Amino acid sequence: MTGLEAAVLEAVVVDVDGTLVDSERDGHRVAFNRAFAEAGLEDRWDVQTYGRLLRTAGGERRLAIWFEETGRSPTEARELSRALHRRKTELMRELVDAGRVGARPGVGALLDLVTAAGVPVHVATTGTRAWVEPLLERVFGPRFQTVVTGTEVRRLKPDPAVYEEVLRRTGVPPDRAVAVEDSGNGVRAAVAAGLPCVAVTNDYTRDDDLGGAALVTDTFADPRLRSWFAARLPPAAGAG
Ligand code: XBP
Ligand code: MG
Repeated sequence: MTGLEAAVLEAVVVDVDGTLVDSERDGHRVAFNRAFAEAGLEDRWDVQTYGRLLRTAGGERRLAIWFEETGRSPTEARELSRALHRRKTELMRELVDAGRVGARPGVGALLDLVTAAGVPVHVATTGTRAWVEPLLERVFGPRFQTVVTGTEVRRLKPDPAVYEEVLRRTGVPPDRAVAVEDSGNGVRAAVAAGLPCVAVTNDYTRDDDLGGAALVTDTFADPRLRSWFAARLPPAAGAG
């Protein structure tokens, strides 16, 4: 057994987009496209194009790269991306309020296992607080202790800043926590902050480089995932 396996978990830190919720294809992508249309732009992101653009974390940066790629000047790209992202955030909030973004199948059962063991669950996301908070409340209720979003950190994943901020606020040493992520950027961010990381991939992230992950699966229903956690949760609950 490595030290990691022997350690009893004191915190689980979960990503939002692609991990807790299926939010990218039918959530963010739709909101971006509505923002383009409202602004009178002809830009549209189809499912495949959006998958390529997802390599860039952060909606505003993703827009800026797109506008540069499509021939706008750096100044125009910066101004357009700022304005469009502000509106996209409002549109995403509307999709959340309409119940259009739901939990990934099986994630609730994993959160229940962790919570029943008395281990707090925290959130580390690149997403913007204005839609993240209502989403978490609507889909999961008040079950997360510390929520750090892209609004509070200067550098986005794969930079470790958002994970480091969760560790700083909770005081939990990184080797007593585990991250749950879906993407290469997310795994790199968690590992760079010193957290072991399990990856539960989806259609957009299946082919990402997830070499840093302690366990990789494509579904929360995978019994190996439950066993992985049960082996590291505090003994009484882990045995149950
Ligand atoms: C999520 C992101 C975010 C969302 C869009 O990455 O990169 O940019 O795609 O949300 P992760 P915003 O799951 O690794 O945290 O438009 O609010 O940025
Ligand atoms: Mg993610």
